[in-house]
Amino acid sequence: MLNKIVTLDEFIIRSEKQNPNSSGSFSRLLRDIGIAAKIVNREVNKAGLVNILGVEGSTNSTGDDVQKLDVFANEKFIETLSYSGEVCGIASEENQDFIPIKSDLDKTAQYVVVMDPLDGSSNIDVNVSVGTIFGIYKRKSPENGPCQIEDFLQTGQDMVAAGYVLYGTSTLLVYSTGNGVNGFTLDPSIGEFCLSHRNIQMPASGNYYSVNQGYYLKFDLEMRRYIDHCSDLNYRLRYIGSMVSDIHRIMFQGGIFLYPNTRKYPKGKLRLLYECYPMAYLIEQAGGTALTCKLERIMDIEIHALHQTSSIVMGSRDMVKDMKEFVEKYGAVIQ
Ligand code: P6P
Repeated sequence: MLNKIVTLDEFIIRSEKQNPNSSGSFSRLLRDIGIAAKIVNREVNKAGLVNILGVEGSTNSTGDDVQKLDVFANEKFIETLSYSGEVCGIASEENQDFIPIKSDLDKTAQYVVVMDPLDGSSNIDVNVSVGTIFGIYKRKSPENGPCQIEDFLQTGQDMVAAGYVLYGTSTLLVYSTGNGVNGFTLDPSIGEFCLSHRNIQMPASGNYYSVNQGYYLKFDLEMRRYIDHCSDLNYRLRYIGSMVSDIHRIMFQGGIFLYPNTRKYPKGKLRLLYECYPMAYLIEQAGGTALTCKLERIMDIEIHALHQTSSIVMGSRDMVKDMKEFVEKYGAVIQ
């Protein structure tokens, strides 16, 4: 029998059938994310041809220059998710406050979406891969009213789905709803995301480590000692500066990704809600481990603000276990 192509839509419908209580809302929301990803992909792929490169002129919540494609991607995801009628609010890296979504469809939206619409966008102008990161929560506030901040300030444990889109040599949508991780590659000839990586399970170990070596002297002692250990073991350093790309490599080849706290970012740089939680969700679903540099499980970290940051170490479980030994050994040392 020919290998039948399984499109994202078909996969979502099949998954929905396995959940007898499903109303179809969640499926429609996932399909809308796929549509938004295709729209953003089209612009990312031709960014150099149309005047959509470069900085837009403002800065985001962590002081990064906002790129024109950041704005485009943010607008397209918000626009697409607003049409669906399934989303009552969105929290985005590009917006200081959450965005209430009022649907003109006569249905009560049950979900909120948190997202980094274009992560690693400083790489765009030099044609390095970038990504979208998203997470989905069920709302907690009353269904008949507007979304509230408590709909977003939920820990990673409460996330019902998470995923990323990697706009690279090919465009992949990788997501999980809590029953394993699956990857879909965009086939431009038919304009469909097609199942290409079923039930992704990352290697328990690897020989890649991913960290911004330029900050080495600004890391705490235990992180420096662990990075020295990676070097002693002749691990290969791979750091793209785009979290989606760095984590995607780990999902398939194994490895460890570290963004420790530094003097500039004493609580870490990466955003807990729409970078760390969704990536930790996927890493754990693929058999890996995701912790802060103080060894707390990322998914359990309490969140008190939309743009709260965290240190993070995640990847192959045996490598994170190795790292833990360095924190336990050197972490207590007064530096
Ligand atoms: P640095 C991109 O800006 C990002 O949020 C992540 O995608 C990436 O891992 C990290 O920041 C890169 O930060 O300080 O190494 O440039």
